[in-house]
Amino acid sequence: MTVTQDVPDTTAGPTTDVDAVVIGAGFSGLYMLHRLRNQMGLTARVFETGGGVGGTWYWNRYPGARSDSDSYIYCYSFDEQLWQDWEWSERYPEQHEIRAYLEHVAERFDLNRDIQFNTRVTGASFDEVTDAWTVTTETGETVTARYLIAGVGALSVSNTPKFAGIDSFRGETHHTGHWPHEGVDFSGKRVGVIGTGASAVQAIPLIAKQASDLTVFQRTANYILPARNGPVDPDVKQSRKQDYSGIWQRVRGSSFGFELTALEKGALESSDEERRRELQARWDEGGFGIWLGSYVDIFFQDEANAKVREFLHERIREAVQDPATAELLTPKGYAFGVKRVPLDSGYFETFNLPHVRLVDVKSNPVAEITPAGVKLADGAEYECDALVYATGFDAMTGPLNKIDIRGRGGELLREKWAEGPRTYLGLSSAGFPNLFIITGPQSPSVLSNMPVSIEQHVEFISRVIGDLRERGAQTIEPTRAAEDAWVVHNQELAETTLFTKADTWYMGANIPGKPRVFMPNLDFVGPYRQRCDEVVENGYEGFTITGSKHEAMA
Ligand code: N01
Repeated sequence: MTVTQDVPDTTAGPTTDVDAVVIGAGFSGLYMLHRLRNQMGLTARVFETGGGVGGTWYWNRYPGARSDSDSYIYCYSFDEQLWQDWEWSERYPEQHEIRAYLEHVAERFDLNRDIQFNTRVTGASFDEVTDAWTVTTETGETVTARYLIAGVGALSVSNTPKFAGIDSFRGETHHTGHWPHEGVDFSGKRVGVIGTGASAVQAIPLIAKQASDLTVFQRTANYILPARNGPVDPDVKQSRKQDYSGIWQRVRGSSFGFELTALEKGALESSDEERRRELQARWDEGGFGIWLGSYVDIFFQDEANAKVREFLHERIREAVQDPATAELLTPKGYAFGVKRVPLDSGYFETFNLPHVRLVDVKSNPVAEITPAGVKLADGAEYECDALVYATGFDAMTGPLNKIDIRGRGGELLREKWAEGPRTYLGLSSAGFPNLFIITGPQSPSVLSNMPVSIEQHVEFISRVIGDLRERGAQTIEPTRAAEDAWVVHNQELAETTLFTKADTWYMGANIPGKPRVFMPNLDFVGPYRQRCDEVVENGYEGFTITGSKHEAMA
């Protein structure tokens, strides 16, 4: 760490409107506010675009929207009583239940009074004279703060492809990431769904129940695992309630933020029979077991990966009656697990229904949206009364790049990131003092159970801010050298895996013109947490702190 004292210490002075501005009132923003205000005694203002708390869960209200993480760990752990008191109704929490939970958290910790809803942050700029951020909202309101904390989520800027004629469609149009709050009734309607990612996989079986006719436009078939949702056995619930410390200790030290442990043997070291037994057990159990809790070599060796793919291909052929449709639903050309694996409840079986058809838009892409529906490159036209874009998000960098964030010398973050994100620890970026990013690119983030990574970042940021104030210091930011090394480290880690070989949103490949860079960090949740702690314990290795009154502490 470098400490400089060229800036007057005004930490205690009335230089800013609030100590911290937090952007977003999802899992990240709520906990951040609780820490800053209720536990550290700081002043904070949260700006939230939505009309209520929830972040991604405020907007993603499409049919079937629920977390793919088990309820008992898709929540906060920071307050044991909160965790003990809250009862989830099913194995995976549904959107409305997650929203109810977050509303409960906001009330329980009296958070709403410092959250300004229906307010989009459009800009933030760092003033090098006062060492303060000025945050600007859509309405032109400005607020100054010492610390700026982005809890903007990794998947909050929706992506709608720029199809020719898109505005000409006569029927109703919806995006899964911006679903109407009053819901949508598809009864008796001819519906087209474009996209077959995790959102579509959850929505399609339910839309099919209402629609009179459903056409699914698929560009890339997905490897999909069964969710096996339902009520949790009361005995299991009870034993979990008695194991609060054990569960969270395991989860925090794990690879992906779940209670999943990889097998010691690789897929290639196991006999066919052994492998089938292990995979079948995880298939029957449901959830991410085959993906994040089976053979580690599947992420590194295509041959090992192929063994799991074989098993999954068989499951598709079993579930889908029409061989041509089964073939189309069978993923090809990329490894299992390098694209986010959706969990399903009856997805494949939906294609056995007489009013549901699957259309391949890889070989025959969407050419235009017409007033009547979707026209493909070969001229075939599918008439629809409603179109659903399940076409995903400008992930990870999108939400930050949407805001004009200017650091030292007026440098614009999105310009700095033009060739891909540049961070230190996925938490901070050189030249942007006192900016903290919760679950940003180059941290485990979307490759983990999000609340676990969110809590780790919020606690890390709180610790840093607490230390800064203790030292009477003004700013903290990473050195360019530490950042460069982190960027290289992330790329090198990713290059050892099969993740970089596929066109996925992890790689920015879903957005035309976006740089092809693998965005999440692959150190894994436990080791990454340890690395962050070591950085602090080693005197903020890789950071520069200015204005410290206590240089000796460095
Ligand atoms: O978005 P996606 P999503 N023409 O990007 C297709 C999280 N999530 O909203 O694969 C035709 O996965 C695109 O095709 P391709 C989760 O992390 C979490 O479903 O790019 N098709 C793809 O099929 C998830 O990964 C939960 O070839 C086009 C689809 O649209 C992330 O959100 C639940 C196209 C987009 O799929 C995003 O999921 C749901 C075009 N021009 C989601 N452009 C939880 O469990 C795109 N597509 C918490």
